[in-house]
Amino acid sequence: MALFDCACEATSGHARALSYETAHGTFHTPMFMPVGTSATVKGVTAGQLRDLNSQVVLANTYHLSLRPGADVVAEAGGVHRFMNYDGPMLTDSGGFQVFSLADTLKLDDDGLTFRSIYDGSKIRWTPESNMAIQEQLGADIAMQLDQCTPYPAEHAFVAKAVDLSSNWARRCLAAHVRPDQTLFGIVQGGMELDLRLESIRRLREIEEESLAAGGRRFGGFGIGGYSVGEDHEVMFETLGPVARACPEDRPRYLMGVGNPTTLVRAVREGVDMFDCVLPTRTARMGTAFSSTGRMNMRNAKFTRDFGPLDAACTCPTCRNHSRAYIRHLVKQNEMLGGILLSIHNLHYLIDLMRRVREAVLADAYEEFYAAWMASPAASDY
Ligand code: PRF
Ligand code: ZN
Repeated sequence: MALFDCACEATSGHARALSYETAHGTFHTPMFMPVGTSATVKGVTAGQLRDLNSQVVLANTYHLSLRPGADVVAEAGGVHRFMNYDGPMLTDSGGFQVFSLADTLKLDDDGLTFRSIYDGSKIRWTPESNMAIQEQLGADIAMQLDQCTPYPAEHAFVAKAVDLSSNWARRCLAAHVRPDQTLFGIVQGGMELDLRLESIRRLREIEEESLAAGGRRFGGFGIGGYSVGEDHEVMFETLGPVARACPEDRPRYLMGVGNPTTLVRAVREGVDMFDCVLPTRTARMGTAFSSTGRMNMRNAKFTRDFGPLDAACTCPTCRNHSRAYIRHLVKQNEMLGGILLSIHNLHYLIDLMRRVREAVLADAYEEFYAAWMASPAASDY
């Protein structure tokens, strides 16, 4: 298999099981990607990520380009060497972080001007400079620079963001040259189906023009602009048609979504990849995913509960520690509490996607889906 080859191993309804080749190994979908914003999945070592069977790990261009700087990461040998993770990696462009975190000063056709969250310094990004930064970081997958719109938003405003994101997609694809890295386009369009379909049409057109000119194609399609404050059901009104309007022969990546039940439902609509800070962020706040729904480990009912965190889980946390111990750590703000819960929550989503994949391979996804929706695990949704 050649680099960035994508093979569909099985389908079950709209759900798919893909394999995808990168310079750091093959990954298999459906897949959840742990988020390592600043080249660290908070509290979890690269060795622990490997032991969790994590596949792609995500890092952020926004954070790494500001601290320690893309040049430092490049000098270390790229983001894999820098954090000592030898599996596949993906960098998000920062298009989302600039709009959600930063003080965005100026958005124009040519790029973005914003202030650093670290020292207030003024930064200018164009699609070309953003591609150069992501090439320096050296992940296996880079994401185009895009404009993620908030919710709610006016149709005309979202249409402008689609137009801008499309133009940036063309420029990113033209500027992206690193041979061991692929670039994903990103679909925008808010909750408006017509704009979503227009966004996909533009990405396909850009790709055809690029190929006709001897250029490259997109390695996959990010679906951005969801999970920005809308109700789940609002997303699911358009997600299926949007996912299935993306090319069938490459991965579809729903960006920034990590609720277990949302993943199970989105796979059924034809989505292949997910990332989210949810498992690790909620872990640091003392929350555990479990086969019986979400658990707040601060709860006094766990004080003398010497059983495992989740009796149905095989992760190192559940094999070695009791609910009472974890509650104690969390209550005392001991850092190990957040670490143990992060490991458990990551295992939970990675293992959920492993089971989802097995169901797709057995062409039994409807049965899996029905069992999931009827289970107590779906209750915290
Ligand atoms: N664009 C990019 N990254 C993202 C998003 C997006 O729309 C989202 C939206 N949920 C998360 N991360 N570039
Ligand atoms: Zn566990």
